[in-house]
Amino acid sequence: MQQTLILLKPDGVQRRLLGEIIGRFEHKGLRLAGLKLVKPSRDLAEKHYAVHKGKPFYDSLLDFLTSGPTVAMVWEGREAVAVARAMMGVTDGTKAAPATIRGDFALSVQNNLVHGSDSPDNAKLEIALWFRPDELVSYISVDAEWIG
Ligand code: IDP
Ligand code: MG
Repeated sequence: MQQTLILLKPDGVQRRLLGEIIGRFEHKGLRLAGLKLVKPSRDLAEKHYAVHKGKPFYDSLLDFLTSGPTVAMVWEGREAVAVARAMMGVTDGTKAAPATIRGDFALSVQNNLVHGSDSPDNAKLEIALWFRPDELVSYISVDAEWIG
């Protein structure tokens, strides 16, 4: 079963969109395997966004991610990485399609509410960054046969 790391970034928590956004992943049929509220350290934020080091928005992005509580989640299911990315919409909130999370709730490029892993390999690396193995819960959901 494929897993993906989803972060509700500090703007999502501050704007009280946690329930709305978790509800979307839940209703889609993805299964929650891990969940915690974290105020990310600089070190964690640097590792998480290492691929963007050197870009003009990097320092501001780190300030943003470390500015307040972030909800870190692991969601799993068939094609979970691509499914979650499609549900998030493109990076720039002004360009994200309606009915996506960013399309419905974001105007900013930086403050775009959610992070989602962009490949199954990166999902594994990112999950290991944010969660210890014993913080993830493996179980069978009772509606699994209906959801596929
Ligand atoms: P993604 O979150 O859609 O995968 P990435 O290109 O991986 O987008 O960028 C990571 C995060 O960095 C974005 O979600 C956004 O918060 C921020 N970001 C990306 N590009 C810009 C930019 O041009 N200006 C400001 N912030 C940006
Ligand atoms: Mg990305």
